[in-house]
Formats: sequence, C-alpha cells, structure tokens
Amino acid sequence: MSQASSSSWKSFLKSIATFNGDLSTLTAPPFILSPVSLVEFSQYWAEHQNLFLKPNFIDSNNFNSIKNELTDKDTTTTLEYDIPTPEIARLLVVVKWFMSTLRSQYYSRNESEGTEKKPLNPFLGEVFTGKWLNKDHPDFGETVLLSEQVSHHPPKTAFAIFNDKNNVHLQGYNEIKTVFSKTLTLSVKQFGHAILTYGNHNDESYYITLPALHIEGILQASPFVELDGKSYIQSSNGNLCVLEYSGRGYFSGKKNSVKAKIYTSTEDYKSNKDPLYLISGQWSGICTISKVVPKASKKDSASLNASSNSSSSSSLTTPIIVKDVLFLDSSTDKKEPLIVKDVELQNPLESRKAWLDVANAIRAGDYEKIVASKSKIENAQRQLRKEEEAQGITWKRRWFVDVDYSKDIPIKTKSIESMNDAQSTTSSTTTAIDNLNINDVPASSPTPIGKSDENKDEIIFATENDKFIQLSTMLGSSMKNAQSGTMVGDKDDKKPNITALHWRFQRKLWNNEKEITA
Ligand code: HCR
Repeated sequence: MSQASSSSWKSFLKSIATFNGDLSTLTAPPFILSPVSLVEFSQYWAEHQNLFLKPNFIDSNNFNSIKNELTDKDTTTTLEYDIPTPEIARLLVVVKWFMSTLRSQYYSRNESEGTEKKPLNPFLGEVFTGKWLNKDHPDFGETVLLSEQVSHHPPKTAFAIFNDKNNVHLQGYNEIKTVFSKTLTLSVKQFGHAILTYGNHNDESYYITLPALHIEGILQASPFVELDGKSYIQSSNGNLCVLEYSGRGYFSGKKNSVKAKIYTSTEDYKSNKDPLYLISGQWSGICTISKVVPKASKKDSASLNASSNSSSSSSLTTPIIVKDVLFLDSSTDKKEPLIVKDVELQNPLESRKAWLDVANAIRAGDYEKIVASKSKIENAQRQLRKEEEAQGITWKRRWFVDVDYSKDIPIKTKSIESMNDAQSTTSSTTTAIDNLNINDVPASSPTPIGKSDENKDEIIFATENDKFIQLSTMLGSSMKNAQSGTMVGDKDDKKPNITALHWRFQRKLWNNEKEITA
C-alpha cells in the first residue's frame, strides 16, 4: 500500500481541516516527520563558504576575473564582456551565493529523504551552533554559526553567522505564517530578513528579503517546496537584484524556476528599465547568466566590453539578451561541512541534545515513542511558562534582542546596559544602539543568560545609522512586521497598529557566553 493511501496519511489529511495555523498542533505520521529541528535550518545560509566569503576578496584589482568563473561547462564559453565595476562583480557573487542557499533551504530534504518533511518545531530558547573550519582555505579562517529560537508561537528563529578573520557578518531572523488552501496546498509567508556585511569593503552591506513559498504534493504524500513571488537583495552601493520565482508552467514550464535581474539602481527597477544582467533557470538546478544590451551595440562585439556600463542599458526599449553562460549549478556546487559538537558535549538547550530521543524515535518510525518523548519536552516547556507567569518573569533570549524600528510609538525602554548588567539599577533609560555594529555594545557583566528574567519590557530603539534603516529606505521596503519584501505603501505596510520589531544579534552577549560553545 502506498503511503498516500495509508490510514495514517488519510487521518492526517482530515486533521488539516481543523488546522489553526500552529504547526506544532499538526500530528503527522512518522514517515513524513524529519528528525531535524527548524533551528538547524539557519546553517543553510552559509554552507557554500567559498561563495559566502568571496565578495570580501573582490576589489578593483581583480574584479573582472570573476567572469572567468562564470563558465559554461559544456561549451567552456565564458562571459564575453567585462564586468563594469567591482561593486557589480561583488553583487553577482552575492547573488550566486544567495541562489546557492535556495537548494539547501528548500530542496535538500527532497534530495536526502525523497520528499519534503515536517521539521521539529523548536522550543523557546532552543539553540544550535556550529563552525565551518575551512581547512582547505587558510585565508578564509573559521566561520561561526549561532541560531536561537526567540519565539515558539509564532515560530521565530534568529541567527548570526560571522567570520572574524575576514570581518564578514550575516545576521537575520525568520518567522513563518502558514495556511492550508482547500486544494491541500500549504501556503507559507515568511517574515524577517537577513543583512550581510563585508568588512573589507567599508562594511558594504546587503539587505536580503525572504521569499514566500507553498508546499505542493500533500495529497500524494510527497510534499515539495515551490517558491513564490519576489525577493530582493539591496546593496548599500545602490545596486539591486530582484528575484522572481515561479513553478511548473509559468516562466519556463519547469518547477523551481527563477529569474534574477541585476540593476545598477533601485530607480531603474522601479521605472521598469532594462536590467544589466538576467540570470534565469532553476534554483534547485542550473541557472545561466546573460547580459542585456542595446540592439545597436549587438553589431559591434567590442561594445559588449567594459564600456557597457550601467546607465547605457537603462534606456532600452527592446533589449537583446547576449548569450547565456552557466552561472550556477546548485546540484554540484561545493559545500563546506558544518562541524557540530557531539551530543554528549552539548547543553540541554542545544537542539540535537534536546531532541535526541524524539529524533531517534522518528528514525526508528516508532510512533508511540515519538509521541511520548515529544510530550516530555512540550510538558516541560508548558511548566516553565506557567512558572514564569506565576513569578511575573519572561524567558531571556540568549544572544539576540528585539529592536524597535518604529519612531512614533512611545514605549518604555531599558538600556542595553541594564539588560546585560546584573548590578545595574537603570531600568527605564531610553538608549538607542547601532544594533548592526555588533561589537559596540558597552562592556558589562551579564545576567545569567538563557534563563527567565524580570526584564519584561526591554525594548531597544534603532539609531539613524542602522543598516536595516538605510537599506530598506533605499529599496523602499517596509520596516514594519509585514511579510518580508513588503514595500512602503503596500496594504500590509498600512495596517493599523502594526509593530516594527526586529531581532538583532548582540555580539557582547555571545562574548559573555559561559555555557555554550560553537
Ligand atoms: C515550510 C517548512 C517550514 C519552514 C521552512 C523555512 C521557511 C524556515 C526558514 C528557513 O530559512 C527556510 C525554510 C525552509 C523550508 O523549506 C521551510 C519548510 C518546508 C516544509 C516546512 C513545513 C512546515 C512542512 C509541512 C509538512 C507537510 C506534511 C504539511
């Protein structure tokens, strides 16, 4: 009997009718459960260490050499034209890196397990850490991953990925909201974003929004992800990449289709000008890149060279696409293994240790053990929340703080010092921090972290020079808690009483960490 016609799958499908949006309440049969917690998914952002770190090494002396890497495997043709600026070269590699993360994020379970699976729903305070050692690249040095569940319902995972040797930082957070349609498709909206910074280039930064997605194939017990709509990569130097996703039968008739357009300004995109480059293909497979050039210059191949800079392509009405060459083969691109501590060395809050019994039961397909071991964790969490409530305290996040980006909402605030300093008596100072300058939090002795604490209304305001403010202003995107990629003035952005709170990494909290290592 196929899994789709099994009674356990049929009763799972029935339970979808009463789904309330809380994935933790959805009981699925063991064969569709993954033994991996969502808090681990943050690692997908940087498995391609080479691509992640590379922009830091691209400068005015070597930027044009990256075109040699954009090589077609079959015909060994390379891009025939020069890349106009080091900034565009770096954006192209950032886009290549981002696109390489998509297969890991949204396709890797199909690869390893045959179908998409339901991940473990992280509990509040669950953490996952690891390191990429980059032993084959001494110039890279180590990259550290920290991931923390900062909210249980709705599920929100915050992460920081940093390479101190090269001063490369990525941080972000993600929240999902899910709804089933009548056709049994699960629609998933993502909230949150990521911000990437390259220290070698004067903190050149990239604001990355997260795509919406939906899960198809549920009726057939063979779920898979399809990405929807658009996502953006806005660079602090003004360049922009707009990615547009579609499924089977839309752009190309192929599943997991994507088109990424590179613009030299946000205005070019907003006024419908032609992009400088077009990257297209399948995010789970092969993508090619082509240059968009004016018709007139096609006659003269020399004009495809450096002279074809940003502004020359912007007045096009009939663009010509110059030959596609391979940009990315996400199925073969090299991944660096993440080194994670053995479970025996982990803290009880660390994901693999906390979920060990559940994960083993899932691997063994033992439904009763899954339920029993999962209930143990859930009951302990419920008990903890009750105790916190009785004492009037809340769970203290370990390495991240919620930062308020609304200028207009007056909220009682606490200074970052009072959060970090057990001795401090300051409890209502309004302090603004540059929360993306992750080393600049004032030194102080920490309260025990990862424990409940009485600072109920710790709200920190962002400052004017905050990168999120700068980059989302450049893009024209909403700074509120609207779906990722919402633009200012969109319906969601205009909702009354919508907050503008975003999770930010506090390096000081990690530097003061005493109980958990990467
Ligand atoms: C939708 C999803 C949970 C959320 C996962 C997210 C959005 C989490 C943040 C990561 O950065 C990116 C990401 C990748 C995953 O592809 C996505 C998951 C895919 C499936 C899972 C559903 C909750 C599983 C539903 C299972 C079926 C049987 C209904």
